[in-house]
Amino acid sequence: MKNFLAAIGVSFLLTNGANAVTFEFANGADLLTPTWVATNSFSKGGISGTVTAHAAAGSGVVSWGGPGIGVYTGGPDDTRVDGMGGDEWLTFSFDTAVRLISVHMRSLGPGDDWDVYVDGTKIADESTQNNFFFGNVIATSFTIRADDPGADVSESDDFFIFRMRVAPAPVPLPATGILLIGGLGGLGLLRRKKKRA
Ligand SMILES: [Ca+2]
Ligand SMILES: [Ca+2]
Ligand SMILES: [Ca+2]
Repeated sequence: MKNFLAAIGVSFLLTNGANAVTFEFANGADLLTPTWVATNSFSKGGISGTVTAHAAAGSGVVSWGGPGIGVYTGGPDDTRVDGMGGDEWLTFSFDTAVRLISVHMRSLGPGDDWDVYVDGTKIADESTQNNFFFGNVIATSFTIRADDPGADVSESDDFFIFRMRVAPAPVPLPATGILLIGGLGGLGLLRRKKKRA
């Protein structure tokens, strides 16, 4: 019975206690490759994955500095994620499904906003919410995109991403319940076998 109670405790931990992990990107803090590369990676608190730079105008690298990470396509390009000369975006992909909590942008000015995609589907257009909260959706990737230079170039999107918060995806309750029931049945079988022996 003690084991059974312990099992219940563990299942509650798995379903409710999955701790959020905060990734910090100022100066590339939580990036594993210490240079500007097209795809960088991260691993912390049991959550790992990659962040990849994209640019409509061609290829880019994940740039980083004091404020956070951006996209750099070379030459005079701003090192932030920006919409000048074509959209730029950063895609975060996780090795296993996670609960998306929030992402925080920096170096904001007039007209700065972002399009947000979760697993390839756009969930927000021209959002200025910062932190941007994902609503605890379970997913394996998200994208933050800059666009729309508009008539006034000084008001084009340009920002760094400097923090994200995610958590391990919760274990579905039905599956946990089946495991518990299976465990109980197993205990019963063991007892019966012992009695026969
Ligand atoms: Ca840029
Ligand atoms: Ca847009
Ligand atoms: Ca925009």
